[in-house]
Amino acid sequence: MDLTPRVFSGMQPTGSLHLGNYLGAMLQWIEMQKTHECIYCVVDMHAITLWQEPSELVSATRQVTAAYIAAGLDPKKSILFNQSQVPEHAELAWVFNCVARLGWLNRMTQFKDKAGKDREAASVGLYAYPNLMAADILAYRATHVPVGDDQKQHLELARDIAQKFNNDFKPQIEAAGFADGVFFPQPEPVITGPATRVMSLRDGTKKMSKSDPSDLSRINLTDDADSIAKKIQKAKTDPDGIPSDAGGLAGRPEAENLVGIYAALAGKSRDAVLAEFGGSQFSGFKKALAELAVDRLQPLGDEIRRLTSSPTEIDAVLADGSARAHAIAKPVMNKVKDIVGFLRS
Ligand code: AQP
Repeated sequence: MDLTPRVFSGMQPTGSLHLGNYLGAMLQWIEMQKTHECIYCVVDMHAITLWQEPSELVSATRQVTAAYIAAGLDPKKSILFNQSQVPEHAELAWVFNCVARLGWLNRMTQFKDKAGKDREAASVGLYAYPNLMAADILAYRATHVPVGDDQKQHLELARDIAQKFNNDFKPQIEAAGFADGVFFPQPEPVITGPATRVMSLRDGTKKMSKSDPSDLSRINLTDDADSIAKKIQKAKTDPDGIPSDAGGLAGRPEAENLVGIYAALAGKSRDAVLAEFGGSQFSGFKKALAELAVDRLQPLGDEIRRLTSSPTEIDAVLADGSARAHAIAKPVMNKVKDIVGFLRS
C-alpha cells in the first residue's frame, strides 16, 4: 500500500455553486487533474449537518455533479462521486471521533459561525464535521487537498488527526508492515486558486456563501446574463472610485473584492487591472466586470442546465465514480480496522 500523490476535495450540495466555489477551488481542481490522480466528491453527508429538504438535496447533488463536469472535470479521468455511496467515509469518521479531542473541535471557527448564537440547538454532526472531512481525505490516504482559504483550519485539524492516529497506533502500524510507522499521510492544503477568498457582493467582510439568505450576495454558476449583470450593478461599493495602485484598496473590502474578481476572471494580476481601470468610477468598472463575468460564466451555466436535464447520465457518472472510490477506500478501511483492533471475518 504505497503513499502515492493523490488529490481529494469536495463541495457541499447545499444549493447552487457560486463564483467563490469556482474561483477558490474548482479551477485549481481542473489544473490538478492534469498532473495527479484526483478524487472529487459531492459531500452530501456534510450537507445534512444543516437541515436539507430531501428532494432538494437529490437535485442539488445532481446539479453540483453537473457543475463539476461542465467546468471541465473529466469523469473518465478523475473519480466523481457522492459521499453517501461510499460507506467508508462514515466508518472512518467514527474512528476519528475517537481520535480527535474536544478541545480541537472547540476551536473551529466555522462551527461558531454556522451554529450562531444558539449553539445548544446545533446538530452534533455540525460540530463533528471536521472529523468527517478528515475521514473523506484520509480514507483515500490523499496527500493534496485543493480548497479555498476558509478550509485552512479544517485541513490543519485533519493533519493533527492523521498524526495522532499514527502516534497512538504506532506499534500496530509497524506490525501491519508500515516500517516507518506512517499509515496516514499529512495532507497538504493547496490554496492557490485565482481568488482564494471571494467575498459577498453585499458585504465585503463576509465570504460569498451558498447559505447567505441574500441571493444578491453571490453569483451562482447557473445565473442568467441579466441576473449576473444586475447583481454586479447592485454590488456594494464606497464613494471613491477605482484606485491606480493596490495601496488604494486598503480598508476598502468591497472595492478589493470586485477588483479581485475581475483579475481572477480575466486571468490578470490585480496590478494590471488597477493600471487599466485606475481613476474610473465604479459604474464603468462594474459594466466591464458584468460583461466579463457573463462571457466567462454563461457557457458554464448553459452546460450545467443541459447536463441536469438528463439525470440518468449524471446518476451513472456517480455510480461509476462511487464504485471506483469504494475500491480504493475499502482496503484502507480494512487496514484501519486491523490496526485499531476490530475483529473482522
Ligand atoms: N467565498 C469563497 N471564496 C473562495 N473559496 C470558497 N469556497 C467556498 N466559498 C468560497 C471553497 O469552495 C469549496 C467548497 O465549499 P463547500 O461547498 O464545502 O462549503 P463552504 O466552504 O461552506 O461553502 P459555502 O458556499 O459557504 O457553502 P455553505 O453556505 O453551504 O456553507 C471549498 O474548497 C471552499 O473553500
